Amino acid sequence: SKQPVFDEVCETTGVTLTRFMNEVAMLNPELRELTTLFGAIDTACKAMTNVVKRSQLPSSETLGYQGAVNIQGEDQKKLDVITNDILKRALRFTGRLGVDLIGTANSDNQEIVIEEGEKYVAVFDPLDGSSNVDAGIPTGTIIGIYEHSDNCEIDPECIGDECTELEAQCLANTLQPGTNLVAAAYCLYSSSTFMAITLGNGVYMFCLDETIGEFVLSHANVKVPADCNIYSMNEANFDKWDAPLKNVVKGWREGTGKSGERFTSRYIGSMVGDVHRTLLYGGVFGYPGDTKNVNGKLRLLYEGAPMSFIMEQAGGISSTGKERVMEITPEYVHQRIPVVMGSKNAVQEILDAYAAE
Ligand code: AHM
Repeated sequence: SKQPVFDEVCETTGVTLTRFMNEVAMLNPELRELTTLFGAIDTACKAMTNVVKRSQLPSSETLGYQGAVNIQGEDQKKLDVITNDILKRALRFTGRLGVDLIGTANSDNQEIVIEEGEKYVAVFDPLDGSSNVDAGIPTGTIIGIYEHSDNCEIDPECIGDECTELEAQCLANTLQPGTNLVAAAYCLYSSSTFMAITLGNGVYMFCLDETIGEFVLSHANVKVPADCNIYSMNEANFDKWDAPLKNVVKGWREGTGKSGERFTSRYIGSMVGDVHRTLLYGGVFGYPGDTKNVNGKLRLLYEGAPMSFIMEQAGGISSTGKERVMEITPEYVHQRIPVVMGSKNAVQEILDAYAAE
């Protein structure tokens, strides 16, 4: 699809996300509905910032377990449910979504909401890394927005069970490769709350100024450094990784890799935090496949693809080691995918090692 046009306002740090989106809508009238969606995301991320921040207070209603058990039999944390609801309600009220498909990595509940006036479909992980919240470690929200396929004929009158077949049909239409994404965003809840977005024309980062309650542009057109000396993977799995990956990482540790640099390691265990740092400082973030989990841990549809879109829009690479993550069509909602993403030259070193295998 064609790239949106931006102007000086969009490159000026200090403008609010609201103003940024108004400007984008003015310059690109065909994206008006998309910018409205971002108004909803803006509000939802502020609400989620609050909920996450307050979640550990002894008086907090979000502390502990809800008692509900998800489809995979795990206890579902209240925070997952709450953030899921916040995002879902915020997006629904825009009336812009044909289908909103909720994939919570922890809870794996899957809902489909059918509404009139459809144009876009949103996939999201409302609170990625939620197992970290109890320890005050950063978490994030990941969102991908696709255009709704015309083949998905939705009967706005149908409710619940009556829709089953249509739902199945719409679901199939929702499973699109990342190359079809029209927008992606993440929100990082950490020492600052950040929102990074792409509309297919670079990556723009906003930082939440809580005193005025607005996301303010802090980094325009972010580019991930091409070279780096940081890698970010769960090293406890090292022995189970593929040989090409092991060899490259070994070279980085010893300073005998392509760049000759001795790398250091940084791993939060929260994808949004690890990718955010990678974008700003350079590095390679990965959750590779291993002998036990051949496809790693991350979900293609609502983690791998949107984050890969952002990484590529910042000039980085995102791959399974063998193919571009963006080009893979998910076969089912919770499908996992091995991922290595980040600084171009370092990720390329991994791709070369796999190619030479
Ligand atoms: P979650 O859905 O349980 O939150 O898992 C997703 C998270 C990612 O944010 C992170 O990259 C990864 O799991 C860390 O996994 P591990 O603890 O195996 O290193």
